[in-house]
Amino acid sequence: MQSQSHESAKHGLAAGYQPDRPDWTIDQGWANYTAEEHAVWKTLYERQSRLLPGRACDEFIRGMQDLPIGPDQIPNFEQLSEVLTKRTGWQVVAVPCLVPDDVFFEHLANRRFPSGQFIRKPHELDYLEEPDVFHDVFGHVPLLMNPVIAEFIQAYGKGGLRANQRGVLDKLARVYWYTVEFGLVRQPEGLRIYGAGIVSSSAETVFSVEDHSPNRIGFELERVMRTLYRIDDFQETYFVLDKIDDLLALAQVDFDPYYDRVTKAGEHLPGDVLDSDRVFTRGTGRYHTQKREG
Ligand code: HBI
Ligand code: FE
Repeated sequence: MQSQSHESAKHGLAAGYQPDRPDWTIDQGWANYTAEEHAVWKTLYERQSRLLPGRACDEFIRGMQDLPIGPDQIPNFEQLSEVLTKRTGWQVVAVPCLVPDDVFFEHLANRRFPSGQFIRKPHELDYLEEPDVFHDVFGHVPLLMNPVIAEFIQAYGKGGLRANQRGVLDKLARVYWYTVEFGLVRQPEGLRIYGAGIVSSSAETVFSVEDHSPNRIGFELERVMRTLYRIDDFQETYFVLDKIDDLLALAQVDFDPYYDRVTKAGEHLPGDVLDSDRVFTRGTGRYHTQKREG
């Protein structure tokens, strides 16, 4: 797939898998990766490294530079955690698959990032049902080196636990989706990517910032909380932050009053453009129209 589809993979999770540990973590077993698995990493790493300069935001590039992540090997989570802990207090822990929402949030709330242990197969470089080590480590970990994103993702974990209890997780998950997974940010040279679902996908890296098809709209919290998203294809709309530091205020928002308002106000479709939107790019919608017409 071009974009990461976390939701659809929940079916896999329900298939009777029993975790050994209550927090669903496993050992990474780094020594057991095969040469073929390291080679898949290298293919993906090199493809993205060519595409990301001039497309990914400065914070991502900087985070990557300071981490023990390179082309030749799948990164070792202990070595990543050592560097990450010193910078922002985060760790990377291995999980076998998508984990239940409350388990996921409990990890984030404690600054542990659950990363898929496995890597996709050579014949599925562009399609993924569950987040693997390339999406999780290459996509997410560099930004966890940034103190603001580190704070925001922890806050999402804490907020997720509460939202889950209130039965409003779908609204909060849209915020994560349109920021941490598929967010764009303004930089002096132009719009740049910070979303992990984009930076770990070669096709969406180009599509999200260059294609004429998608809308690019200024991030507005209530607007985003009302907006459905696509899990199985490129996004029809990307939401744009003015700066990464705007996530700091978002980490401090009390979401409770938003949930009632958003629930009453109703939903927007992924491709909708509203009069109230701050539009950077009004998309042609061509990509998704063509797909629908076959
Ligand atoms: N589990 N391993 C893993 N990774 C995720 O990104 C993830 C998950 N479980 C639930 C989940 N994401 C999302 O559905 C929540 O953010 C809502
Ligand atoms: Fe992700």
